[in-house]
Amino acid sequence: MSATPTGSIDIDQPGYVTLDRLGAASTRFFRENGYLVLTGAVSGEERRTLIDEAAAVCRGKRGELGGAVPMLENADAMTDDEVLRHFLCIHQPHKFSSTIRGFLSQRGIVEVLTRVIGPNVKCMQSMLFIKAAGKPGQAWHQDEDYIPTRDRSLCGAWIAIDDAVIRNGCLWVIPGSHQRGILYPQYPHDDRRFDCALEAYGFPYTEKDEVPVEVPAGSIVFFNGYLLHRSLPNRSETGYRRVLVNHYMSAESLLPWRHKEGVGMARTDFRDVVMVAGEDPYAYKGYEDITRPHVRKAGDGGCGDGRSDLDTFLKTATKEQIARA
Ligand SMILES: O=C(O)CCC(=O)C(=O)O
Repeated sequence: MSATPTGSIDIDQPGYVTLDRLGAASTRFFRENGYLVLTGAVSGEERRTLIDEAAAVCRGKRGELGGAVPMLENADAMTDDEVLRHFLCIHQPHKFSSTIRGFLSQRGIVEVLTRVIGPNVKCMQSMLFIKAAGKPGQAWHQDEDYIPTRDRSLCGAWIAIDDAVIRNGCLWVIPGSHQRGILYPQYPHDDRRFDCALEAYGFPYTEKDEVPVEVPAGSIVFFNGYLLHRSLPNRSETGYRRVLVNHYMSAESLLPWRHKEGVGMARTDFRDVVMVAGEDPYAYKGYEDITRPHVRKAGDGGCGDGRSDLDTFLKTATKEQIARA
């Protein structure tokens, strides 16, 4: 057990390991269950750096934020708390924050990824979740639905800046759900517990199969891109459940993430990537600067297009699809 500001968390359970005890058993746990928790991986000082950087990013001090939520015009007159509560999640902060870019190759992350992915690893995405008290979670999904690798190597590294427990909206996973390598269908849910991202349905598991991944601040949760996972709302009275989550894959795989004019799907390769370990066999192609930092829609004021997607789904789906959803 670990006593933390938000209660006690069982860090002596299977799948939880410290850097000095990482070994074949950890890799085996990850392969079988689709996730692994590295505890004590990020120091208090590193977390404070991330907390300050999150505030600077939200204040617009690192540059323009595009996306669904307008930037704050009077952030200088607001407290950190007022500024942070404005955002649920910022995508690609590493594109304008050298501090966050530094965390892409954090020691514990590289140690685990080179065991579970292989020696050559690249990163294509970062996301900074602020998730203040009262903010929604994200419905069931599989990350490969969004970021398609060609060798199923996608892996998230979810750095807990604060304790993450059931009450403030930790991750929930369905252990082993990655193994069959199936991508389940998704639909635009209308469930206000979750943000506007689509929800997976039609999988052969129930809520009895899910487990909460409660972790003390400074832990990193690694999870496979086919693993079904979700998070529930932050039901605390105050505070945040801040997380920096980065996504990685083997450098050997092409990444058909964005369509490119004139390039067939088989050759499509998203090159806005950062190498974090080993060698890039496609370095001869060079690197590109494609994505910009942007804010994800939280759904506080409704999901706009997401709701019309729901209407379209209801109009076009078969009765069986609707029943399964
Ligand atoms: O942290 C969360 O609330 C959701 C994160 C997640 O599902 C992901 O990174 O894929």
